[in-house]
Amino acid sequence: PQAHYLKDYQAPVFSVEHIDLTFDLAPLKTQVSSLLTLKRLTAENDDLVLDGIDLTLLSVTVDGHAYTDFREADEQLIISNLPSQCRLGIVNEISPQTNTSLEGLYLSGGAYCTQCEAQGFRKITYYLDRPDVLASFDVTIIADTQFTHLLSNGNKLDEGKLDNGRHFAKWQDPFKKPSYLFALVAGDFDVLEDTFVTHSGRSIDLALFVDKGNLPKTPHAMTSLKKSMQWDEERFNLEYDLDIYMIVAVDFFNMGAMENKGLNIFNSKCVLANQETATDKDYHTIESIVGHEYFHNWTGNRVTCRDWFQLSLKEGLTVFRDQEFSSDLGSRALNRIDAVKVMRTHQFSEDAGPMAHPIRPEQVIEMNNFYTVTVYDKGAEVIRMMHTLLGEEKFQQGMTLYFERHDGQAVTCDDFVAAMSDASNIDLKQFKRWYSQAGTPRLVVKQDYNEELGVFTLNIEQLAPLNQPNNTELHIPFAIELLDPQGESITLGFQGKPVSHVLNVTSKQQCFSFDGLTAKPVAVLLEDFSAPCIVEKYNTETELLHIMQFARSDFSRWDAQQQLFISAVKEAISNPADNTLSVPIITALQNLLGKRDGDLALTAELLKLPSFDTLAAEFDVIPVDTIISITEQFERQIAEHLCNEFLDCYASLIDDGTVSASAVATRALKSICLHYLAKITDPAIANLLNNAAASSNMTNVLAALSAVVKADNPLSVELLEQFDSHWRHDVLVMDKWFALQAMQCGDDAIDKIKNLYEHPCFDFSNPNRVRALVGSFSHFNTAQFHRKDGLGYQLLGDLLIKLNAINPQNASRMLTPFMSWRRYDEQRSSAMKAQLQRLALLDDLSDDLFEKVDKALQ
Ligand code: BAL
Ligand code: ZN
Repeated sequence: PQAHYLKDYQAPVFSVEHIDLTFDLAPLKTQVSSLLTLKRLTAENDDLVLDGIDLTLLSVTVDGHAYTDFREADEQLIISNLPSQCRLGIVNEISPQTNTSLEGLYLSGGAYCTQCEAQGFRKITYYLDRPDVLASFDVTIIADTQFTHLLSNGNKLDEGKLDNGRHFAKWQDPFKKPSYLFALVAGDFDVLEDTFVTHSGRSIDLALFVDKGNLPKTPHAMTSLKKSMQWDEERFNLEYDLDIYMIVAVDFFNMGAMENKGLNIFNSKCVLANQETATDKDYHTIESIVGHEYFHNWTGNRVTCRDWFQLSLKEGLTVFRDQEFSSDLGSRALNRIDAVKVMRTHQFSEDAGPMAHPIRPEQVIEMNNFYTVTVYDKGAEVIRMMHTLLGEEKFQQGMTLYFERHDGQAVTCDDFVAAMSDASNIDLKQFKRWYSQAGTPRLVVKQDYNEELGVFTLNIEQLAPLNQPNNTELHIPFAIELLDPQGESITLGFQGKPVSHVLNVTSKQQCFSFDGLTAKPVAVLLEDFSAPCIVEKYNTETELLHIMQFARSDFSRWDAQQQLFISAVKEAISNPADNTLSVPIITALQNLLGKRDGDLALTAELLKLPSFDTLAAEFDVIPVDTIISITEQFERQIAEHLCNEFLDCYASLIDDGTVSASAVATRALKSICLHYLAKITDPAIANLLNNAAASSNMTNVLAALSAVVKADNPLSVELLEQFDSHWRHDVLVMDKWFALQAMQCGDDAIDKIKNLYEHPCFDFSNPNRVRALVGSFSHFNTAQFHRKDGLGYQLLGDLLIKLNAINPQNASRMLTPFMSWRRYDEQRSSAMKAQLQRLALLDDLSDDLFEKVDKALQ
């Protein structure tokens, strides 16, 4: 496998002005005819090198005449001596039915669909499959009439009957686009239709296509789409451009969804929901992904990427936009907490591991491996930092300038930053290093209070990440709050001048002083996680409790709570004789449970212990067994001490069964009560759990089941059986059951999971099923996945070997837990390494796995 480098970028030799595509659909032999209007961009007589994978070439013509001056090379078609302008015709065959990679054109549960990002179009026909070649597309689809809906991008121009039980549809997309945004769908669907009137008064047709019978599960996605369209007009002044917007839900999909122009294709789990089948979290995810794909219409489609190294140009920005959408519509604090959890666990660990890469990678073997938390989520944090530095108004001026300059173009991250800098007059030269430096910067913060002068000083030292020692200093917006002993926020100033609460950290070492103080303040550092950094600081338990109670930022209150528990776990590890939570911590939790006003969803978060991954991030060598046993002890201690409070709280909360924010928050708090209560054997509690499991609301059902499974409560066997017999007809709901089954305890856990491979709903070729069962196992069943006998690792290794042949992209995502093998004790790390070595020896190892296995073993 060959690496590709950002530094080697070269502009294309030809432009494709227009493409006429005709698909004659059949499962094993689909004929694809393309007619490209080409224009040479270079003076020399360079060959035209087209990309193509797994294609059977039938013919090549130039300006209507047979052409023979070409050769087929490895995944390429090289055509020589073309005139400077011509019409190049190519006819080839593909086999959608045998395409299990879910890239290119494939069959998903009886419907044809496509996935072309990043490089799937080359599995459809020979083409300049790169994002900087923008063409207008005319598409004709021919299929059996049983495929009632024939869809592609843009507007439908024509449709009609043909002979032999076939029919056709013609589509035209007036917006030039790169091949990765092409889409085709042919299937028999139910359709939910609606309209949206834009702020300029245009009426847009909206259509949501789902498998027959699923219409009752579509209203939430449609409402989410309309909210997204409205929000993008209000906050970003961006209006939809085509006259129709379509979303199709399919069951076999590698990602969450895809933003193809005017024809989004979604993983059905990111569309379908009703109160009986989907949790509140699912509702939230659907809203945010529908928003994300819609927002791509401007940030991704109208302005796209010059090359795939620039992926964060569209993804970081669009994640930022979807986060803001969710925050404007729902709880900003909860959304921030969720985003930061992803950063501190998955992203920091990627940044510290063998696949560490900057948000704009410089070297890639398989592009699919770079749809990462770094490019997406850290990318969004980088946009967020610019937003913090510029403020909303100037940020929006930057967006406006970006679209003025680049609408209809394929551009780079530099172009985006230039627009932001030019519109705001803020120098972002040093800031741009965030795009080229991998790793998580560390900030060591020391505090000093001069009682005599009433001056408080923060001394901030910026350290390069341990695995990136050559990194240079970044421009870090470091937000703070100072609290006085009564919990009031102190107005920041020094020597008579106000000081912004966002400190510009730009050097290796800097001091920031604040005067006019009458007592030592408590400093809230990196408020709202204003930069994706690790802050090394020391706070006493009293200070953390003070922050938890008084910080103006709800996020920072939660952050202090996490710190409290992290410190308690570390303390218990270093002093095993005393592994109990302190009285003040238990009292703080008790107060939270007693105070049932404010944001109950935040209260629920404040009652949760940090996840295993959060705790693991605190250690160079992860003490698996101690983290598990100490958190278990802490949870039991909380459950036992506060049992009555949990019972009271649970009883007092009225869930009106709606999807309103307050009902969602109520269920979140009730769920956490059940989580703790399930640890206590008591007939009244068993009754509560049984009742919740019998609820008609999936959030409540899952809260009960998850609580009993995690507590290894005897009720779990019966409740899981009931769930299976109730929901076997609905595979998406069964994914929740597979995920619960993945949490099995006991020595026979591995065998039980293997037995589930035989379950009628399980299917290795469906990424949702595989992730639900084995993904949940390897990510969340820490005790069993990290068993010392290595059987957990072997289970994942066996699966990866199987997936390597079926769906390399999914295999590569599932490999992630092995990437941090060096962070475990000797026995575990060598067992994980052995699995990686097993994979490395595969004859048919895919590029996707090769790249990660190779990096992991280096
Ligand atoms: N572009 C791939 C799916 C997404 O990020 O929206
Ligand atoms: Zn995206």
